Amino acid sequence: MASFGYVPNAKFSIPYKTIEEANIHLIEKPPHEHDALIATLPHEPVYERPFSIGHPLRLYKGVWIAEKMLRGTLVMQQCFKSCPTDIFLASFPKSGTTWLKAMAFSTLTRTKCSLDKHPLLTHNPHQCVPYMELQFATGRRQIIDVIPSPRLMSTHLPYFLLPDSIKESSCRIVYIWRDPKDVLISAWHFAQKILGGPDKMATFDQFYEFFCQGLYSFGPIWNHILEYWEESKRRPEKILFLKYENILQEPVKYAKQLAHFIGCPFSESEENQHVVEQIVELCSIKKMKDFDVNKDGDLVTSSTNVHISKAYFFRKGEVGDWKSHMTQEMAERLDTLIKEKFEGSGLQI
Ligand code: PAP
Repeated sequence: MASFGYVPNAKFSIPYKTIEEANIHLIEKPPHEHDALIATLPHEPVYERPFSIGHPLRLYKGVWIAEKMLRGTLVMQQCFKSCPTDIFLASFPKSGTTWLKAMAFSTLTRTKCSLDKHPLLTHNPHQCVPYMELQFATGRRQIIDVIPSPRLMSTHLPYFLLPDSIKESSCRIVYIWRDPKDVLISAWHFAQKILGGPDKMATFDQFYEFFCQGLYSFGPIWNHILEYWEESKRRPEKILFLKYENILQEPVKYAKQLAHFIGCPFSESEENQHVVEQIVELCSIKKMKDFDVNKDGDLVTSSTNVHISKAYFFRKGEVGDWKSHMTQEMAERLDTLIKEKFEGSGLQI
């Protein structure tokens, strides 16, 4: 049996997909109670383009959100009740969500799953950790209630749009952010895969311009990052603020920090047995890309008939891929924009 801090008698860890399958009867009709309000909001007229993956983007309180996710958000704000043991993984899309899900899930479940039978070998990280706006948008609010504690969940919502119960309870939030230039490039590739190629969507130059205007799901990106940053400074015990590039450089250091923050630090004996390194290895893009489960099959087929393949979440996983796509002028313009927005905050790209 491969080691992994594995304790044979511990209760087996459960990916969200398994909980969902066991509780299909709890799924309700998708909510439509806020449709009248949503219909009054400004919307992006070129919504068939990539920014919202087939759903119109609506401008809600200064944030661009795909209509479907906004439906989920509004219901979630009304009825989600957070517990002190909850752990939320928060991010702007394409900033390292999949990786953080894998790391947090395997860290939390390390004593319950052996390395050779780990759920990440048979489940995509998005099937292990539920994306909250989507669950609420698709009538799964009651399933969220039956996830055993500690519940590990994810969100792309900006901090101010989180349900009050998350902000007020002592639950924890781990936020990951990334150089916006690489986020833009990752988003561009993701959109191309989903929409079926460059001829079916905005040109790269147009995509860049929209991104710089804040026009992308959950944008503008700078507000998203800044708000979690400010809140993490105010309440470091509540929000762990991580940077994708730093984790890539020193994965073991940040894996330990993550484990400590989510309440399950590695013991000396685990460290001696290299459990941290094993988790880092299991969650590396090189490994994850190679798992059969992540090679084919859709994660979601949306109501707009958009297929999101599990493989789309693993591309290069590198720092600085923007260099092969953006001109120097484009990069400098986006950097300047972000620097201006971050000015005085102490945050640097
Ligand atoms: P999401 O918001 O749609 O869930 P998210 O996981 O945040 O996407 O971002 C995907 C990016 O994370 C991709 O970056 P790239 O396009 O620049 O390559 C993807 O390759 C990268 N990624 C996915 N898994 C890992 C991993 N295990 N390690 C490092 N990077 C990863």
